[in-house]
Amino acid sequence: MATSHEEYDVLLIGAGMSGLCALHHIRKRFPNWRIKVLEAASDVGGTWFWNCYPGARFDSESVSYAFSFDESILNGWHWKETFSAQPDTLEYLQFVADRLDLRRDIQFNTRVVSARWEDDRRQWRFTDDTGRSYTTRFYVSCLGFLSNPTLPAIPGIESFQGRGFHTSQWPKDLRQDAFAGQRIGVLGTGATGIQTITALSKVPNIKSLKVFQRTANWSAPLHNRDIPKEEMADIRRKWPEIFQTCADTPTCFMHKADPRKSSDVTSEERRELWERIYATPGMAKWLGAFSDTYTDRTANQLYSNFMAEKIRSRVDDPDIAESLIPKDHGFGLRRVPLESGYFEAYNQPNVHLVDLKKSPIDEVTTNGIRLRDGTEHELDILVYATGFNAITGAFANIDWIGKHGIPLMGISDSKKGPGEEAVWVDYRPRTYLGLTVPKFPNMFMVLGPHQPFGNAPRSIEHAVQVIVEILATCEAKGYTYVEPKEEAVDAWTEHVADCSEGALLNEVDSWMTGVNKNVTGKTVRNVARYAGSAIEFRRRCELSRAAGWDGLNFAGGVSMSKL
Ligand code: NA7
Repeated sequence: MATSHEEYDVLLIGAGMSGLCALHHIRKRFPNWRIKVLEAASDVGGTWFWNCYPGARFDSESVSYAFSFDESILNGWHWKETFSAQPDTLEYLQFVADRLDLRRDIQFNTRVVSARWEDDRRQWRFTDDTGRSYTTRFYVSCLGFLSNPTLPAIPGIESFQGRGFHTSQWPKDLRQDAFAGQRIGVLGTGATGIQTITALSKVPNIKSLKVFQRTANWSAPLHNRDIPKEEMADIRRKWPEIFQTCADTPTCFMHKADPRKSSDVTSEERRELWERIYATPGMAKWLGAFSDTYTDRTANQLYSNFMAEKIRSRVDDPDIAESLIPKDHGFGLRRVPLESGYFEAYNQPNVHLVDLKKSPIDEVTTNGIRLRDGTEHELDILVYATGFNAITGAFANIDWIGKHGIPLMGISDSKKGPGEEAVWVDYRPRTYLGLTVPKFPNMFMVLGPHQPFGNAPRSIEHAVQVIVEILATCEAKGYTYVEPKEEAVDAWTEHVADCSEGALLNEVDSWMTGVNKNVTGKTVRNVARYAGSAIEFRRRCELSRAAGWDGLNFAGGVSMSKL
């Protein structure tokens, strides 16, 4: 076992979009600092490295997802499709890493298992799974918010004799031609399941594709297409305009709600907007609806009825169509996956919907899945599109101990291990600006809980900019210690909860409301993401900066040369 030790000024964990962006900006601002990124994977990419399942692609416009800060990168890359496929996105991130010479400060194949704050030395100590330790003055978390996959809590998973795996751990050797003649099962119909199912349904010669659906999910057409060279040249002239459009919308996507309320217009006018946004590429059908669609039950019901009609018109078998139409939540109250032929897949004779509302799964067997009513579904391949221990869950695989030995994560009814004394009990976050955590000094988070997620790269770039400013304050004033004030944390956590008030989305279980029934401690909803607008989030960060970071306690006194 290795026992070596390394010392840094800043350590990052994660070389996905957050890690690449943070590494570049911190290195640029503090060229003399010792910096390192630790990454579990064998290459850069994060989400886009791991999620290489068939059909994985953006549903935000590729051009709006690009890093905005380097013209040579913007102009040196050709986005091939309006909504980029995973292999191209991964290639883009590799291209960024090469252009900015980032790899020299990234250590791959390194899985961190513990993190300890050492108050006497004002430093973090990280240990990886080989026993190697790393100390650092500052830590920037770039873990991602959908990076900790969860398998379903169903008995017998380990007994399956075919190939069974989570979508984010898709075997690299499993190519499309291996599917011929196979009986495939997909469990889960979230955004990932819908992309996977649609892609698999198009693979020739699959014997059968069975979709195990517990909760039907609303979904609407993506309308992807190629971006020809000439169009890309035109896009390159419009970068400032594109990023300004993103900056002006609440979620940093390129679509804004129609300011009218559903009740202010006639049924013809309603239909006209709905048809228009249904035909518009991307998230328009989620984000471009009438302004009251996700706060007013009647408005939401009307729009859901329209979407249900669309599903009925696309699925041949009326019973299957009814099973595919969500009955327990309205359109847009969970993250809306965008699809390219998902509903039509069920018109194929080799694609079968298994509605788990009619009979739930009893167990996974050696041969496949057995339902409560005794039906056996024999499978060769079983794909778990069962989602993630999201947001705060991204921190769950590292044992975090902050000031005074206080753990980050705790489960309230846990007999063993940390409980109520933890900072985040039952995955409920407490933060200041979503960037800092009480009792966890010198730690910053990119895409952490209580930050706006929306179009992720836009939030990443902003969070990195704010973190760099706080680090610059430390550098300029000789501070060796920064931690959020308890009252600022309380006020921020309350503000985040207030922002969620009135949103129908908060009345529905999903990863966005902190629920994952496969995870102990995640059965009750909590507010883990910033549901105010990204514009308001940026304004509040700026207010804090202008007030000298009034929510943070700084301290100096320990010279780095003495450490
Ligand atoms: P999601 O959206 O969390 O979806 C997970 C799916 O798996 C969902 O349909 C779940 O049904 C289903 N699931 C989970 N556990 C079970 C069990 N035990 N039995 C049956 N079905 C189960 O994850 P995704 O990966 O699709 O998407 C996550 C985000 O990644 C997505 O929003 C994008 O932004 C990228 P349920 O609805 O809980 O009944």
